[in-house]
Amino acid sequence: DEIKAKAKTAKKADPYAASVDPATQQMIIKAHNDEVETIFDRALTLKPCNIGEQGTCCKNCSQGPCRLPLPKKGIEGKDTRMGLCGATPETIAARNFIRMVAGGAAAHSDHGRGVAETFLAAARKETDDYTIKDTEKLLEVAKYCNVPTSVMVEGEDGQKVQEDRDIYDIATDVGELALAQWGQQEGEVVPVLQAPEARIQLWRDLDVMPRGIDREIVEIMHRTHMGVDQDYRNLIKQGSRAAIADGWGGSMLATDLQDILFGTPYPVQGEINLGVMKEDHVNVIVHGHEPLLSEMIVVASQDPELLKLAEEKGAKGIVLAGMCCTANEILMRHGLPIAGNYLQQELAIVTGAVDAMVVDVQCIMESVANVAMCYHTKLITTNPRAMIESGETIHIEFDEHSALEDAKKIVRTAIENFPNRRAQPIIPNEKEQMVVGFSQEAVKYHLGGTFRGSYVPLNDNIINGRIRGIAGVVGCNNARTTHDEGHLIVVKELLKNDVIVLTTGCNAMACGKAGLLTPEAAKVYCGAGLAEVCETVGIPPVLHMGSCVDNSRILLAASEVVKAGGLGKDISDLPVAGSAPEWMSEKAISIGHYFVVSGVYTVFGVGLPVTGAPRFQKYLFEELEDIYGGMWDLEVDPYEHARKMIQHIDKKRKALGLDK
Ligand code: CUV
Repeated sequence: DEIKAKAKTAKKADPYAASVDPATQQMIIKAHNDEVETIFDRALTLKPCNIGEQGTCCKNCSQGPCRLPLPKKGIEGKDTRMGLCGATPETIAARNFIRMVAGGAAAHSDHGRGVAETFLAAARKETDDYTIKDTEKLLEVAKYCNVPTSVMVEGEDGQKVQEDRDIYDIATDVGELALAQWGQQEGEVVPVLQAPEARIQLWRDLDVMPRGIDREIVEIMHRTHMGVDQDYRNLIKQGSRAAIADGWGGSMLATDLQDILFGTPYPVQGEINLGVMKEDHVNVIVHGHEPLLSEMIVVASQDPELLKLAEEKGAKGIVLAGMCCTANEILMRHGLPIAGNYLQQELAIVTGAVDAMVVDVQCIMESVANVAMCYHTKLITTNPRAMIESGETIHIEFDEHSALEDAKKIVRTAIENFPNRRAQPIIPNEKEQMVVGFSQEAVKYHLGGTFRGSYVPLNDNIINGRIRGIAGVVGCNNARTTHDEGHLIVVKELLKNDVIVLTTGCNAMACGKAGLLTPEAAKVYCGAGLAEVCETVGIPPVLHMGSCVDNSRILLAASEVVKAGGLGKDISDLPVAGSAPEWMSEKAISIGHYFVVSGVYTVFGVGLPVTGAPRFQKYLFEELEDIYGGMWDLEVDPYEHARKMIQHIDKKRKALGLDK
């Protein structure tokens, strides 16, 4: 009641300024009618701090916070701003920046660690609920992990013969090696060695090869402690190590091991938007990130006993739909529907049709607990790392050793809640069809041609100019900018200019809702060259590669394009660019930074907390190019954002001698 009372008097967001998605607009209006406050309303009254926004607020010790905004008149002469300890704006902004890298890398990598632990339990047959599903991928991963897949044994005639090792023995070795990457103290994180040779050499020369995943994250926390590293270049160097350890380490291992446990994605059809929910069904939303949980919920939701229980409670069946990156995981592998992206999480509950929202880790707003209380929805946390104090949240812990049992308990809770709906739900009609599931293996298959099994025809199409270049457009939604608008403008501008788009995360979902993830979109949105390629192969012009940890798939695709030949020696030679038009999470900064140090020009929208430290900003936006061949940029206007990416792609084409 107190929450509703507050909502009554609070400022209300204009639904049409808040989002370009009709389902979202409709539910914002319903929330207002129901007197339920959402993030869109709060964004009107709670404005960001101007100094933090510039990156120049230091609260790393208790003598501050020291706040160093840019002077109104700009800087005349030498910049003499400093914190109590003498820290310059550059030091402060760089420390803050790499702490975001640490946060993001930790989130991705801790997810990866959990996968590695479950993987090892499956390999050692300590759990019945998870098995080794994709043996082909296992053998590939074994190869880069240097785990032997066969052994020499003595044959009957006394001759030595080669014999295949047992799949579970191989998996155990792979799992042990994988898990060891987190605690490794010296040497090089193994999956990094899949980068192009020139890139590996560059990283060795620059001394940024990550030694161990956890070590690099911890070292960021040490260096950014009061009075340690006070040179923005040296700080960024450690940020680079940790970001590489994320993209080419923790995230990559998460993706690879998940593929082995649950299957490597190949193209499947799916549906997206709030309209995937059904009024007469039990609706369960899985929200968060880790497929360890959602995969088991998938199994539980198909359990005959539970389906019978649903029927007994008066429901026609169970709809399981995803939200945020968990949604991408179950969509890519099972074709299960997606209810929406990050900014739609409260609104799913506002429909009044969600019987349970099950969450694990990352991108879960605490406010879903308050919104859930305004309806009948049960909010269920499942991970010991992520509990919610607000509202009436219940915790059903999910343990990999009793995974299916736990998942059934969660689904049963949802079913039992079905009769408790308070009012007639209102579910928007909007839902779109899409074709998704483009792992780098699937991209290779479709764009590379079956026989050669490499990226050669894709490279040929880039060389002949039908495809001008490749863009990775990824990342979140952000309540400081119109929901999905930046995503869609940037992607459409790229397509129009024959740039093929690889997508993950909430960008992928924005594209899905707008119909861009269909083969038919090629004709409507692409330039003639790109349309021709897509129509010939029968693929959408925007290829959905998965969740945020699956950005590692984009890295590997780039690496394989280099190795296929004809387009230079390194990722930084390729006509490619990266973008996160509506980013908000620390993970996005880690992703952005590993794209940059992998040699990719990467543009962010909304804002970057670097503008209060001009020398540091120049270092990120300009000087990094000389070091890594990739650099950061910030562009709030989505048209200009896309134009800058295309300009960079053209610069690379020219350098390769493709366009005279
Ligand atoms: Ni992991 S990190 S809002 S769900 S993409 Fe979506 Fe993607 Fe950002 Fe979160």
